[in-house]
Amino acid sequence: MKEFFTANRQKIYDYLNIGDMAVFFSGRPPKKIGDENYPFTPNRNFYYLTGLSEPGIMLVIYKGSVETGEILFLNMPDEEEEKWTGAVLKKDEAEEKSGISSFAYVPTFKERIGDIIFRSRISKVYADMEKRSYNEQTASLEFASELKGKYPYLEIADIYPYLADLRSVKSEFEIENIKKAIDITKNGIYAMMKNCRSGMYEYEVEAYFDYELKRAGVFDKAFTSIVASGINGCVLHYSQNNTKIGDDSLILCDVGAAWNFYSGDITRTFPANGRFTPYQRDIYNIVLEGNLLIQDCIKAGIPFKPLNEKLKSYYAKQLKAIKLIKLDEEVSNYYWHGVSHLLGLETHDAGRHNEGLLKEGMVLTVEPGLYIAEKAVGIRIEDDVAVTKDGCINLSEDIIKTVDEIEGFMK
Ligand SMILES: [Mn+2]
Repeated sequence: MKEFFTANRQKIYDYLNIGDMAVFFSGRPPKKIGDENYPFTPNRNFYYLTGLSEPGIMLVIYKGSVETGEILFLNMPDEEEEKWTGAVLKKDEAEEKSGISSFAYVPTFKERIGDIIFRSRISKVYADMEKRSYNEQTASLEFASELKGKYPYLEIADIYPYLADLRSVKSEFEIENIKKAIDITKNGIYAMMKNCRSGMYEYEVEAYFDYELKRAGVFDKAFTSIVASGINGCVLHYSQNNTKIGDDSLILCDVGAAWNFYSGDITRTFPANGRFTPYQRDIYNIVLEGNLLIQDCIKAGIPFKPLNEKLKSYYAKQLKAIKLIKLDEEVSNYYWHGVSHLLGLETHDAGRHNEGLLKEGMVLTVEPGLYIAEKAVGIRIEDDVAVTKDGCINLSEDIIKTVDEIEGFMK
């Protein structure tokens, strides 16, 4: 495992020129209320370079004219503090997980940075400056502003786009983690299928998913579960999960476990009472065909964007045939999202796939849906696939999805 993280740091070394330094922060949990924080989850670029998920620590990589190196800044052990909050990450364990063997403590961070800048004649500092909105502030952004204040001559640069490109192509190790996440997700979905009955509340069904995850040692879901019955299935990011499930309702479950912070992202839609109505079955089969059609198109070297156009023109034909629409553009009344996104350390993973061609090793979702609100029918069928040279491997292939398989399983 640590070989993977060591190799990732090597790519940063290779990217740096002499006189460059790069600084990464694991981050801190946001405050919830009073003295309570939200659960901590590490900055994904920091994790990608270290394999560590400890809050408040930093990694510095530098390439000086005389000296090149990396330093991991760990939290200072404090016996009194540790009685309350548990042990902080120690050098041995950090080295074992990350392969890093040079350490310092967080309180010396600024002093050491100053030393390195001076002794190694650093003129450019990279930081991960991912920023999605004007007021968003991160440890990295704060550090960059402070550094610019102290060293006005330094060039500050954003390393996020480079990391996003690296992360968009997965190693075998990463694909194994995603497969593990999918496998646990599968068990959770089967538990929901097995135990759901009409008359239950959506959250009662969701509880079976959560139970399977905890049982498998998963504490971090990839994202907030969507367990949406009937018309709720037509709300793309419905997550209240608090409606009583009607008798002829479909239940759309968009769920994912995470394993070593790698996400699974699977959607299955099934009938609450175990039998699709004829209408539900017809719509379901259109979506299922769409799922297979898009998987058939995916391979290295093709552009990402036309995949969704392909699905829409397929839908146009199908929806005209069942007389749901008259004009092609009316498809958008029943389908209005994208068919795919990158998957990895984030569920909507970093990467600029929209701009370029698919590459071998990218992991994508394939998630066509149809949402017919007037009939309270919302259906999405989502698989996760790995792009290969001449096709793709469906990583969630063994999660059942045909009408017969689902009805047979739920009987
Ligand atoms: Mn998805």
